[in-house]
Amino acid sequence: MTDFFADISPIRFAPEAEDDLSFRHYDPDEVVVGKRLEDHLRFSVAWWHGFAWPGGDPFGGQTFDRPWFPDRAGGDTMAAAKLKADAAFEMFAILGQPFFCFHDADIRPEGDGFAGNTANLEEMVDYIGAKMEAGGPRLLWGTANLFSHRRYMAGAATNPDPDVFAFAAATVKTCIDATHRLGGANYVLWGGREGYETLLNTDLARERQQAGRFLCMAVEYARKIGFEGAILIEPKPQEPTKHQYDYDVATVYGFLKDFGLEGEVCVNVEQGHAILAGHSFEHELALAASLGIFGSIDMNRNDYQSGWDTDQFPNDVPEVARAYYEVLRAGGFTTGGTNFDAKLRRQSLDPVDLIAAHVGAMDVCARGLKAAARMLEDGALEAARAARYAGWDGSDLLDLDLAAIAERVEEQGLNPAPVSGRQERLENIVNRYV
Ligand code: XUL
Ligand code: CO
Repeated sequence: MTDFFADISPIRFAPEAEDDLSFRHYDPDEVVVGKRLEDHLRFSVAWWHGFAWPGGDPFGGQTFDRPWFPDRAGGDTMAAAKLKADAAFEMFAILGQPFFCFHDADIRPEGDGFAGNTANLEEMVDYIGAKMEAGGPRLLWGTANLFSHRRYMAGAATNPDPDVFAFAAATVKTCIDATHRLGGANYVLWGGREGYETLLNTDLARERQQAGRFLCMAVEYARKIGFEGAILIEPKPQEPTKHQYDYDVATVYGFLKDFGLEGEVCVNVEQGHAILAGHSFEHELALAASLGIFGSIDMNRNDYQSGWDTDQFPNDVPEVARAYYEVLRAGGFTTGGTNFDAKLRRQSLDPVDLIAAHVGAMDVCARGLKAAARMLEDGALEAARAARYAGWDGSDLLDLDLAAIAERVEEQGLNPAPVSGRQERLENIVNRYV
């Protein structure tokens, strides 16, 4: 037991509570459109923001004071990693969320090269596995951090140096192994540095081929060892690089098609990344669902003024409701879930800030999902959508050619009258629920 979260009791659903450490909207057992809220939302805590991130920004370093950080932990990095894991599982017990996610570098100390990293990862997987067996949450997904270490400064799979490609591929193997051992429901690849800073030194075509082959290797290996979870790409247009190859859902779909992976790999869609790409979260979700590649979500929000990927906890119920509306229209999560890829602001120093941030985010998501479920059950929006396209019911138009269509237009004297798109009326309907 650490004393990091001392005095904080497990969070309960208590809608009338006066304090800020109770759920007001998230009752895991509440049944919404035929499923418990916990099973709809499938909340997950991200290890990196909660326990590894020091609170830095481009103008200043560490602000957080955590006993497992190097300045307090001393030289025993493995003991520090275990202390960090102890605190993480103590927070999980307080929140009671069903899942968590990690990168290898979040849970293990940096070792001496590949062998050292692997040994450290395996030791930490044993340590965490024991905690999971003792009743901790399950693993939503694991992933490899192929962007923080300086060896990856020019990319991992897309690096001009084949030795870096090899180091990254070997590392992904160990991370798939770790995810499989811990029973992960998904494996995620986010290409943080799979892009470029300047085209002047970049062979774009070659790098794209490298990325395609790398992904094929990951899929082949995962299936070979019997990993049955979904394999997900997380699109992002830029940051840290100027341009990233997995720009958005549409780009990833084209990439998957190109390498014959569209039946194998789906997407993990992140709110903040959608905004950076010039889309909305709901656009990316609707598109992924329509292409048959919807997998999971990273829930957070960006500051709309700064233009950065600020990874804040979600707090805008209408925005979240519109996103879950698309998730529900897609049939809900199967292997995926709601991973809070969100970090505290760097002045939020106290351990209780970390708990309160998750409690608030879980409540916002519960409100959003319940609103989305009512919107769907009520059916007004879907009825309006169906009515808008009703003219196509039974139409053979798409089977004809231009000449036949021209003949028909002439024969029937077609002269279509414009109809209202009713946008404001539909927006008013949404506002009845949020
Ligand atoms: C970065 C980001 C990552 C991925 C996992 O913007 O979203 O944390 O979710 O590598
Ligand atoms: Co993310």
